Amino acid sequence: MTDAVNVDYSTSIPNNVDLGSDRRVLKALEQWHPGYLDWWGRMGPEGFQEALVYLRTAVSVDPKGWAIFDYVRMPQYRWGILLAPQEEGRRIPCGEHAGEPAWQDVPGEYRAMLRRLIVIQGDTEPASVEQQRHLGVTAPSLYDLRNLFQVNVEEGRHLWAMVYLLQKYFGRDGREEAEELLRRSSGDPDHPRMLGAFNEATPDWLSFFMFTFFTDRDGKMQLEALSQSGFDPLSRTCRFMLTEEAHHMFVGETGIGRVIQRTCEAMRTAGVDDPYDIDQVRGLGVIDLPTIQKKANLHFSLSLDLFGSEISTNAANAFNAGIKGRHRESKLGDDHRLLDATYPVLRLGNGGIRTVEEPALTAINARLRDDYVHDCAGGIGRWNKMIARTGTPFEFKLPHVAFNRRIGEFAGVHADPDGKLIDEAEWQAGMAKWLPSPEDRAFIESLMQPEYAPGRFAPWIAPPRAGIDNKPGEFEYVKIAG
Ligand code: BYC
Repeated sequence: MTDAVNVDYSTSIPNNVDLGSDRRVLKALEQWHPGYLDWWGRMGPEGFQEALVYLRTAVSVDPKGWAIFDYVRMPQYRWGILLAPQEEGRRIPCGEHAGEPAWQDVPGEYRAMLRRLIVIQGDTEPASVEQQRHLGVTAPSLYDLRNLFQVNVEEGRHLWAMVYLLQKYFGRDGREEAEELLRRSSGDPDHPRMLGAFNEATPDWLSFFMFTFFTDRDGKMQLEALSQSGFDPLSRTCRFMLTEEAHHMFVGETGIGRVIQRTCEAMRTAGVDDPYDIDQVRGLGVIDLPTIQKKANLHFSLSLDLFGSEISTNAANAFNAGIKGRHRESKLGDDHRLLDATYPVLRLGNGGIRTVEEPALTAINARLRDDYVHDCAGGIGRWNKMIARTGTPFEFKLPHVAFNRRIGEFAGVHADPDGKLIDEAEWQAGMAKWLPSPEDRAFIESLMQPEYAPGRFAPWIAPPRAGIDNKPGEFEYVKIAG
């Protein structure tokens, strides 16, 4: 029996949605399960499938105690279907149906739109596992190795979450979409993942931390917006996914923070004052701060593309239909319909970039992107404080939103990190200063030597301030031999 808070483990698929009495969906999920395990075996963490990993598993959706920690072999992880509890009397928060009772079933007129959003969300989850599958062999510590695998199994669970919605609410085409989610793969020339950033490589651990800081943060914003959906099962699914997502943000922010900390400490100990003396800093076996800035420029700009075009009728239609809201929609103080409202959007014009008041409805993507930029800036500020405490004269900066874009308003132009429009020649000349060069990549790669001794860390990254689940420094987070 399920009580919506505690999770039922009596069926093959742990859940709090009473799958035990929903034979049709249980059967569809059981049929999908072997394909998923096959995908995990082929495309999941390479070389560690037999290792015992100290993982958290969701056993409840009670915010006060939802997970337990234990050693698990990843293929035996209990991927389950967990939805946040239904809110009594919940109403559609935005658009033309605002105030009407939230839908418990798919509204016929929005079926295609809803399915598309769920498929796009679902597609990103396995993609990130694929992108990160080679990282285990170069992990800087068992602590970091465990965090990587925690993120991976939870992205796997987020795929389950979307597949449940497809199979429960979209019948035969939902089942077909669920199969397709296992068929596409990151970077595959014939069957790529749907969104650009999910076909890029994650070749090293700095890229992984940047990905979890910048790209998982897009995930957080998109899940926030989908958790405002008037389609209640989607809202409840995304609300619980956000609980897990917080750890992914933590891995990114503290990961980059620990790299920066180690660099600043090494510079101080060696008496190196100039953070731009790259050869000298690299000679200390740590990653120089300007290269970290270049990596941030790359991952920030790739992640901005995930918000779609600034001006989008797709986004307007989804908002108006009440199936995707704004960030914290229910806390915003306007009419939630936006029929006459405007929103300031950065646009090209008169040979430069200027702010234009656009109809707020079509500017939904721009607004969510602005909220994202604000959220990113918070993390950047925390790193800068840390650098200032070490006395190193360096500050990280988010590049302008027009920098290095492939989607939206700025896709057709070149801009420098300050947002100045430049021509092709200036772009080619400046690129090596602004984005990681092949030499930068090769240097980072040269540092990626595994450190698997409990309590030890590769020399380019500082240890964390505290262990996972309050474990002491020497704790063996991954028993590699299994
Ligand atoms: N790449 O009106 P437009 C996460 C397409 S991350 C390729 O501008 P719209 C995670 C678009 O599909 C969050 N194509 O955009 C993180 C459309 O094509 P069609 C994932 C793109 O629809 C880390 C056309 O361009 N979730 O969870 O307003 C680890 C015009 O589109 C791209 C979501 O994204 C692109 N970047 O907004 C693990 C939420 N951008 O249909 C997980 C669900 C646009 O005309 N998705 N196009 O052929 C959405 O809300 C929206 O679909 C998007 C795009 C925000 C993605």
